[in-house]
Amino acid sequence: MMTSANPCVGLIGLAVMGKNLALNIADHGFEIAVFNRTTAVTDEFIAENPHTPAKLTGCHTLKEFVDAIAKPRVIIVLVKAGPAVDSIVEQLLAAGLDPQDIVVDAGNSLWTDTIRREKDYSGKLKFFGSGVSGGELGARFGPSLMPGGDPDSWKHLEPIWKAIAAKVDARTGEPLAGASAGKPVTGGVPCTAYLGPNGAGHYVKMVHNGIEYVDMQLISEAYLLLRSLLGLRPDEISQIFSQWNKTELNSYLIEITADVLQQKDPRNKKKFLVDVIVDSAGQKGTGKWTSTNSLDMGVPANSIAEAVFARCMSALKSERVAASKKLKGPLARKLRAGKPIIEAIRQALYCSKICAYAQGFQLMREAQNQYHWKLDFGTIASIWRGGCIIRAKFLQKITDAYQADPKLVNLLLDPYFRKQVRTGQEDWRKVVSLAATTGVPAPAFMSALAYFDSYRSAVLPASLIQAQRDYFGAHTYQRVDAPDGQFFHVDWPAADRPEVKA
Ligand code: NBP
Repeated sequence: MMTSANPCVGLIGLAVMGKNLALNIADHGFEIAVFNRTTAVTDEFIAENPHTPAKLTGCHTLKEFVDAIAKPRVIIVLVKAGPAVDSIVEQLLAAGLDPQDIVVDAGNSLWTDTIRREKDYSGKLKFFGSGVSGGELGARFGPSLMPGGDPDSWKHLEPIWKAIAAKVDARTGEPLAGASAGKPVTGGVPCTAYLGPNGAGHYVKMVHNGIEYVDMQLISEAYLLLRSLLGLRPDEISQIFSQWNKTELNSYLIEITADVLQQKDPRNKKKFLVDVIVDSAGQKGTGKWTSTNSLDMGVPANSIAEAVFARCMSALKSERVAASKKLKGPLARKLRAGKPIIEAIRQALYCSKICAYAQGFQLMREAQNQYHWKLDFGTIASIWRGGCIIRAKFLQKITDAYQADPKLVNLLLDPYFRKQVRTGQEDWRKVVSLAATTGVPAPAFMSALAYFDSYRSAVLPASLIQAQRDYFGAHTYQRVDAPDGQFFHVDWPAADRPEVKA
């Protein structure tokens, strides 16, 4: 029998994210019913958390779970992305969900799946998608939440999402101590906002992850350059990252990198942990989705793709070890670890990072045309200021840029970012040259610089590509001195053949 005291919200999936999000929700006074496929996990969770500010109700069956929640039900699903989501929704329908009930898929689902699911379940329930970023601590004490779906459903979800999201200072935009201090935050501006219909939230979360891949790759390349070129130890590099964290580079990823690099191997205190971890990075797919989507839409997001390929290359460990014995590069050359070269690497990192974000926002700009969304880029940057993995001081600058000009064509054209790249450009080029001449791999630094140079080039060698295509495949070309849309062809190979209008 349902009473007014029934929980207003339910959550399915009590792994890392679900457990922590459920506790976060309860901390903010929302009674919550929880369910996990393996019931022992539910029992353990309830037993471990007997005194939450609002009651947790553990359910063993989905029927019990559905009956326990007040209508219209808001049910958050945090299970492994993919078929498990469809399976859960089908089971929820069988357990008696109403058409007014809202199912929020808060996992890392592919945005096209969210679009499909919203259509498939229309009339049976309201399917809503929301990206969640911040990992375990974020879920527990304040994640960045990227909701997308039916606006009426958002009205029901909004109070919960705004309560549990990370918060930033209204004046400075800086994260309020929460996730990092291990306690819930009240007050401040919540890092969540309605982003648009159907798959908009999951799309924005995917791009967030794509940017996260480059951010991590760029930081790792800076580390390798400091290590290989300057011969610095991990703890010395940790200090440099701590210093950098006080500059424009201030971010969660720089902060944790400084921590990681001073960690000793728990088995042998004479070694650094980073030196005993196998240099082969894993991936779960969101970087690949972002890159595939950039290719599908024809948007150059080369640094994001480069970061994914860098992980693929890292995974070829045994091949690389064998190749290292046969493929020789320049002789190792150590430079003096003075301030100028360290500052040059910092500038290269910052300029490359700006290009990576420019690419991510270009992707979202194109996607909104394709999917008929109206994404507010200033708002997107603002909800990434706290709670998520890419949270960083400079996101405020991105918000400022889009607030000043909502139609900004590319982040690189904003006056602030233009100035930053102008200031750092010489150092950026110096570092990329050094990487090339000394043979230190820095693919993301290089690709970001190539993006910048290509984007700022009024003329590219694509004219030659068009001529080649016309030569072997009669693919035609346009002329610089003819109206756009007129196509021409030469009957190659004779150099003096006349041109014909195609
Ligand atoms: P996982 O992605 O590892 O999934 C484990 C959960 O899914 C368990 O509760 C498991 O139940 C349940 N599950 C599976 Br697997 N198949 C199921 C099925 N067919 N029916 C019902 N339940 C099923 O958990 P997670 O790491 O907490 O992540 C949850 C979601 O959040 C994922 O989409 C993930 O990509 C996303 N995400 C994760 C993070 C992170 O840092 N981990 C960050 C941001 C987003 P069981 O206990 O019975 O096996």
